[in-house]
Amino acid sequence: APTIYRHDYQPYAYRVKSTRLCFELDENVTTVVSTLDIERTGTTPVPLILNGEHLELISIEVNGSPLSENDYRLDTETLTLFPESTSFSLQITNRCKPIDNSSLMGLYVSGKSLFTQCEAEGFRRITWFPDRPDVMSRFTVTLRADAKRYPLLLSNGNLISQTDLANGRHEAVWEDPHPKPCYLFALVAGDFDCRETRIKTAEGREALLQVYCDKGDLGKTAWALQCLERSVRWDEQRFGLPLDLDRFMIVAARDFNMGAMENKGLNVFNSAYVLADPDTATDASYEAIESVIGHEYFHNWTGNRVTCRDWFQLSLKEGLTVFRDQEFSADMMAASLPEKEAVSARAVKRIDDVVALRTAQFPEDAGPMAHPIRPESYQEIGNFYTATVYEKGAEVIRMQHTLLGEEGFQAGMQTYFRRHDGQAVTCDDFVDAMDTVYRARNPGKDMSVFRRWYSQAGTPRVNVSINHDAANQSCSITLSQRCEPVGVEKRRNPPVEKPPLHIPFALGLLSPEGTPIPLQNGSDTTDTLVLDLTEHTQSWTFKNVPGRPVPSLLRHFSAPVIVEYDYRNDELALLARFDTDPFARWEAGQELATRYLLAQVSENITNNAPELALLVETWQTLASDDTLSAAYLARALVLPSERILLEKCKPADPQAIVAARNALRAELGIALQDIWQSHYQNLSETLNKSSYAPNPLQAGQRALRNCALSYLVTGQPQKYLDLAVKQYEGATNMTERMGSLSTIVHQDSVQTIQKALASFYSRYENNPLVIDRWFALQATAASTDVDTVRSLMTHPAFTMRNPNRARALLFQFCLNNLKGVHSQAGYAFWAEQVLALDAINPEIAARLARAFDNWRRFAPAYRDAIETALKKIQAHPTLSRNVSEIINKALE
Ligand code: DPP
Ligand code: ZN
Repeated sequence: APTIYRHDYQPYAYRVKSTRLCFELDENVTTVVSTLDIERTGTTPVPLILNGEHLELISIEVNGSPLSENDYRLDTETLTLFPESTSFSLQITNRCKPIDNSSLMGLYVSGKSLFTQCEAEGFRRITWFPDRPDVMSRFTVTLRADAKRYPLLLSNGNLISQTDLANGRHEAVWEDPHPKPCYLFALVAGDFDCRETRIKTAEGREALLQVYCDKGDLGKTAWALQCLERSVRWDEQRFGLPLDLDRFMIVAARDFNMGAMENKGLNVFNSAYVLADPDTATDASYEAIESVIGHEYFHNWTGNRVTCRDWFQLSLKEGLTVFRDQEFSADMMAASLPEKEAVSARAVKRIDDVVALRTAQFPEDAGPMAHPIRPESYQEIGNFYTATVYEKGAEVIRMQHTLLGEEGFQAGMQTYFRRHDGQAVTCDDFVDAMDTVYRARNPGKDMSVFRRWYSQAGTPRVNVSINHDAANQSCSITLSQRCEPVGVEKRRNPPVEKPPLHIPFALGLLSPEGTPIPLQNGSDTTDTLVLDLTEHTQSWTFKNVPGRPVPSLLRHFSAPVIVEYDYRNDELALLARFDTDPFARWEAGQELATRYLLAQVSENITNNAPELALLVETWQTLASDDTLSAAYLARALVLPSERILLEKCKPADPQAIVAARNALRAELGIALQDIWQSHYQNLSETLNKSSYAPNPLQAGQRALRNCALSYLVTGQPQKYLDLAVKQYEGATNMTERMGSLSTIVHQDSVQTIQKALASFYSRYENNPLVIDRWFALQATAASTDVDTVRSLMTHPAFTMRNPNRARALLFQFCLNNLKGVHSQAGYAFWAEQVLALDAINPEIAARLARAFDNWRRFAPAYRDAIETALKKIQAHPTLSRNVSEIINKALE
């Protein structure tokens, strides 16, 4: 497949002033008539190149006259015309086959309904069109379909008319007043239930908010609609951005490749991010729904009103919108809590986001797919909807927020919209807007060094050294940054030069007794100072530091970097007890546990491993600290995940990691038995007093209670398994039920496991989202191996064609069951499933294909076996462009 380079960007030679689409919808064969009002931008004639794939051409007319085959060129992926005049009307009639479309890109069937997915390049599977985000057009859409099978016909914008037609068909006409690129086009046809509310926006506009779902699911849409209304209010209040539509619709689809899609005025969602009630959704799902609904809604401005010039700029909308949804969730959490809890609520959200970054993005940034948040090249853009573009992209926006402050950042956003509303722009345009504000407020400084975050891949490391001068009571801190070559850079000769980045580094100092040392900041003092590291090495000196301080580094994770500092173990324990920054406090405990665990993995014997006693003591102190919220404790007391540990283990030895982590969990389960028990009791009593609500206070309590249960059962299964069974049987909501069930399936009493799984299945047989949980739980269970998964694949409820189901079983096993998958049989199974999925849905297959990206880091026995599996995939004669890009890069 050809490689596409960012530097090759050329503006399109034509404008598409208006687009009229008329659909004769039918799941077998749909006919599309597309009428485009086209105008050339330059003075000399140039070919008009349109994208189209898997389409059947019926006819082409220019200004009402049919073209003959000599007048155009039709290739597998393009249609080329040779117009002489500067403006003309082009009408194309074509057909497509929704029922045969298993890729879920373009127009496809899910259940009995029809849906579209056009981002990034799905519109070309509907009709020939300049399928690129910088071609923006005004859309009018006519939908015709059988009135019984498809009583609801939805598209973007406003409903202009509805008419009954002959032969039991009917028609709806929609007009979107906002010009948009075709990736934001959507249509939905089917029979749905709808929950709606009318609101008045801050500007005084009346708007209709609607959530559509399959018949029978209406009772599970209340939360989604509330989240949508809260999103509208939050964007008005915090960003001053109003809803610009009369009508905003969300439709839940069972078959969906991604989480959701921000089509203008007609968001299509994976049903997993819409449907919730206490009996079927966990607290984590409620939270995820809030964040995805926020995310897609916020795209209405950051993505839709201002969109991307080309797909290399994807982080322009995704990084920014993830930052916005993270802030939305943090604000919602803090707002709903009493003050003591609210303080740590933002830290809890931050911890969760950083864990996600370290789980998915750090490995990506160190592996064969490493790319800057604004990639330089790609073969298949579908492969670049990555943790780097999204999550690291959000960190890069967050750093700009840190550099400018809330008020400065909002001023930058206003500048951005004033300059670019209605345009398709670049990441540089965004930073220019921020830089304008930054320069005005920081004379002599600018963001030129900061911009390198957009072009540099790899996770930078910041090394810290401290020099304390007892005589002068002063302390100097030296920060040095470096960024190793990653991905393709490793093979460059001469080696790539990586210039320093602008890293906002938040720092505090604690006395040897654990009290905060005030730091001079201008004429004030502060507990936390943000240092501007812009060179390879810089030093800062602090006065009035009597004893050698314990530094609290990278507070609130102020930059997406790895910190290197040679803490003593007792210093980490001190920070875990006393640090006033809740993020850094959590980090210190995690670091202590990481050191202990890595030292257990034979080849990682280090000389800085803490004694088990110190770890137990630290966990004891944390667990009994009643100033900490339950939600925070649930994060602080959980050990670093297997995947995060694997990332730090050299060479990576998955089986040893799993064993070490389980052993420590059992130790802590026994050593802290009394504390776990008392948490369990107290939380049970507290929770029993009120009925279920998906709020952060209760969610934190349930999380800690499940955490305590899991430690108790892991430590002494014989003694505590009954408690888990009791919680399972008496559960009044899915969070309790799943918490106990996952504890049950991770121990080894086969009978108890089988009984619980069977009861769960029969209870939820008819709820696909819950059956996904049932598969996922078994996929990750300690006793599950390849044979177990193969037998689950023969279960009547299993299908590869539904992405949620494939993710629940195959992805969960390959990505999150290190014990089960890391064997020759596991890798062979993985290769087989990548190929099987690729024949159905390349986008999904390519995600699974990335499971062992970092295979070169593994101990030799694992490494050779993974290489064999990769080569087996590579040798397959018909690989999609998606999978072949991933596998070729992994093997390069
Ligand atoms: N729908 C995906 C998202 O919102 C792609 N834009 O991130
Ligand atoms: Zn997005």
